[in-house]
Amino acid sequence: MKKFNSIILVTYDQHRRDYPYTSYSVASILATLKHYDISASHYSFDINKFAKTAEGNTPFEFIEETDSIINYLKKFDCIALGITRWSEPFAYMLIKRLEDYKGKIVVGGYEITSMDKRNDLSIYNIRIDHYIKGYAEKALVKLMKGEYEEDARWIDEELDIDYLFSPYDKGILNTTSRKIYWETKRGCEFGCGFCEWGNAMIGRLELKKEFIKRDIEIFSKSNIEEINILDATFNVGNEYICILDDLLKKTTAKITFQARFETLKPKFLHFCSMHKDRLHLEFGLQTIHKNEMMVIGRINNINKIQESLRQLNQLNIDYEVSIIYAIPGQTISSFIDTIEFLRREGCQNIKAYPLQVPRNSELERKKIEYKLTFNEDKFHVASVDSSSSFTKEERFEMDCIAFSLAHEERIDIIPMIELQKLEGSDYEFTDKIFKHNAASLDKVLSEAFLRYHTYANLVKKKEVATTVNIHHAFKGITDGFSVSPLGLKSFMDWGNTKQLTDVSYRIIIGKSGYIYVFRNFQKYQKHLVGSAG
Ligand code: B12
Ligand code: SF4
Repeated sequence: MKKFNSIILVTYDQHRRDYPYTSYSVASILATLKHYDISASHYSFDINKFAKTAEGNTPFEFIEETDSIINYLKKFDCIALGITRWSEPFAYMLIKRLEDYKGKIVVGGYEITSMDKRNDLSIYNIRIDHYIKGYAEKALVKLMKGEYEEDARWIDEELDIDYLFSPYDKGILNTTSRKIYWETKRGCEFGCGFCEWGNAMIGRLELKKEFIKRDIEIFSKSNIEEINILDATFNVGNEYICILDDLLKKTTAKITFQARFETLKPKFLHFCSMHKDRLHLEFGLQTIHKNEMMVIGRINNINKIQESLRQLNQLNIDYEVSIIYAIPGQTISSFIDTIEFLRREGCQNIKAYPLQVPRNSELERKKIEYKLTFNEDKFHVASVDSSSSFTKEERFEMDCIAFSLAHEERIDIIPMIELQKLEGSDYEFTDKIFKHNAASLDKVLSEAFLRYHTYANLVKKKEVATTVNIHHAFKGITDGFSVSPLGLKSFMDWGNTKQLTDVSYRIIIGKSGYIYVFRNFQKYQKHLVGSAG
């Protein structure tokens, strides 16, 4: 195939405050193209501007902005678009507008990595010349040098160290921002079913030591406040402690990275505790329940995790744990179990995300069996909305619980003995408890409800009146609780908020002392008795 002279990468990004404007993914590709002397440019659409409106429509701005750059894009020999879950509709719409374009149209990114080679987009009349699966640096260099056949539709290159360069060393990214992304290795050897990389089974490659050293020298001359390491798992391989040590000695930045419980070694934990003021570790637990682990293809050793959590707490290391909800097989109660497990083990920082199903994965193949339906957020990112084990309404309750994780208060004023024990490890408020403790509980409960409705308000504008209304209304409603037991009957009189009168709520208190508020759609049944351990 003939050589090309110029390429433009087109991406749809969420520009994050404090971070460089160019995403690390694009910067890495540009660094490699620069190394091989290939002229390249980048155009980034700000995806925030394309968020759906409250009515669910896509704003007109995206047509305007797309039209405004078409002629500019046509100046390049090759246009490469990044296809992600949130950019798919915009990118394909742009390609449709390139009908008379004479150059090559190339696509890459996570949605192409997970695409089935049998299903290209020509059936939708979308003209794409090359689909690049996986990491794109080597593929784009070879493509620009004319090393592929004209009809090489699918390009799938393995990780190759000779095509990976530092965007900092190559002058693509600078160190003038407050925070930066960085990497020390590529790929991932794990196979989580809910992740594109897990399904691609791409392997792992450590970056060249001399590049890492050079980058650290560059960082040492800057005032960066935070280095966010993108490695899928940082604490694997032989070099990670030395790299961290060097980074800590030569910069003053805080360092964040993804860690894996299973590969946590005592030596590393000790190292982290020595530098706890500057390190933040992010772990993925996802779920404590075996059946849910099987569904998402991530089996955890709960005993090992418990032991690791104990050590992390003892050593006062700053960490967070992410979990997944809306997993087929999950219920509100089994979701609470996973949160409770972490809380009882002393985890202070929990983040919960709804399950997304990668294209072409085992999970997707089972979507009929699991009775999955999907819902898109305002950025067109779809997640599981209902399944055989939970309804859409229950998914919404899980959203509220997930939202509340960052804002909750503990109740430690009621002895557990007074609460009504449910099967398993949770407790429910009874009317009697409320009456006896009304004064001390009022604040915590008010806040729980306020939070619940603030969230409901944000997402489902029609459902509840304004936060202010709720806040003022709450006082009266708490009075109502003493005659109308929480979670057992509907609330009596919501004044303006009429829609709520036919809903009842449950207030569950976990053994950890944290409360969970959710609407009562069906009898609260424990999915699994007890928690892990
Ligand atoms: C950093 C990150 C972010 C940052 C992005 C910052 C930025 N713009 O740089 C922030 C925090 C904003 C973010 C947000 C989200 N993210 Co994110 N994020 C990541 C993360 C952890 C690392 C990405 C990275 O830079 N890797 C290092 C680079 C070198 O590798 P790379 O990105 O894979 O890029 C290579 C190839 O993919 C390909 N490629 C990538 N882009 C392009 C573009 C072109 C033109 C071409 C040809 C090739 C190409 O070539 C690159 C170089 O080899 C990944 C997880 C992971 N481990 O990959 C998730 C990931 C990318 N995020 C994901 C998701 C779902 C989200 C959110 C939707 C989460 C949510 N529910 O809100 C939001 C949406 C953001 C938005 N609307 O823009 C998914 C994407 C799934 C998908 N199918 O699209 C990932 C893969 C995580 C996952 N497994 O689910 N994210
Ligand atoms: S979720 Fe993380 S550990 Fe699992 S396959 Fe994806 S990148 Fe690897």
